[in-house]
Amino acid sequence: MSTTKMTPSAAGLSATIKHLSCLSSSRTFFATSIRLTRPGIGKRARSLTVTMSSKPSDPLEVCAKASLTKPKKLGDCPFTQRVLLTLEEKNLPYDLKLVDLANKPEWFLKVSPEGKVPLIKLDEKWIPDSDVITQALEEKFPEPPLATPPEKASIGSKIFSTFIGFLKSKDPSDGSEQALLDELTAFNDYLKENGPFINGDKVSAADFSLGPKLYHLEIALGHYKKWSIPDSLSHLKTYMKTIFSMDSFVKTRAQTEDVIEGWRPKVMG
Ligand SMILES: N[C@@H](CCC(=O)N[C@@H](CS)C(=O)NCC(=O)O)C(=O)O
Repeated sequence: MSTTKMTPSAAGLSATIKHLSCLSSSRTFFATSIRLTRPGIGKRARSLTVTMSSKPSDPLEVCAKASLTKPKKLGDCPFTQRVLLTLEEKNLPYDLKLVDLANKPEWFLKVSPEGKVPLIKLDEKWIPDSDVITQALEEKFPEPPLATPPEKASIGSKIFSTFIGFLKSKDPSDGSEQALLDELTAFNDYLKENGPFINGDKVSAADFSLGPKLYHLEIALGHYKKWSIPDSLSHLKTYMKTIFSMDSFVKTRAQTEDVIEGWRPKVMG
């Protein structure tokens, strides 16, 4: 990241500059923000501050879960999909390293002591955890901005744990279905007032975290419980349809059979 300050003539300057790019020997730099300042009445010059972020010339290395059902295919990790969605939406090139989590290779355990995916290599360091990775990507590659305002970042965040509770439940009267329905209903109501996305009109990081989890919910509960989200939660249904049909989502989603196989141990457990 570098900041360049330019002082153009006041007359020639207009706020229509949306995108600047220039080439250096090894990297392409993209203008990510433009700030116009007017130092005071009577002063002629305005200053233009251009903040730049570099786009990697080599693809970023990402460790992801390998498919359980098909060789050399991406597997069923919603946390990995969240990272891939972020890379796709920021138009960053990446190389997937598919890891068999049932039989973790030596090289993977060396770079991931916890043995978990996703993992990304940034500035020669392997970074684990989708929360940390997506934040690091936002800071390093701010364009297009995807951050969700902090006050909205945890909207819908209890859906995943209540989904798992219901999926694992063997007692129909333990309240786990109702707990999930309560969370889904609260989220549906939120979308009705504030949607179509968590941050209003624009899709953002929180949607890329929740979308893959809702995808798992739909497939796993459909398969193991013959359960589906009630039609009355129409805002939620539209939200899911919209996110699931984004190009970046279609490109990075797990296969249905992998989602089913991935959750089997939890259901049988
Ligand atoms: N909090 C982590 C969770 C990552 C996680 O649980 N990943 C699973 C796959 S979806 C994993 O690697 N599990 C290790 C294993 O199955 O051995 C994140 O957000 O990245």
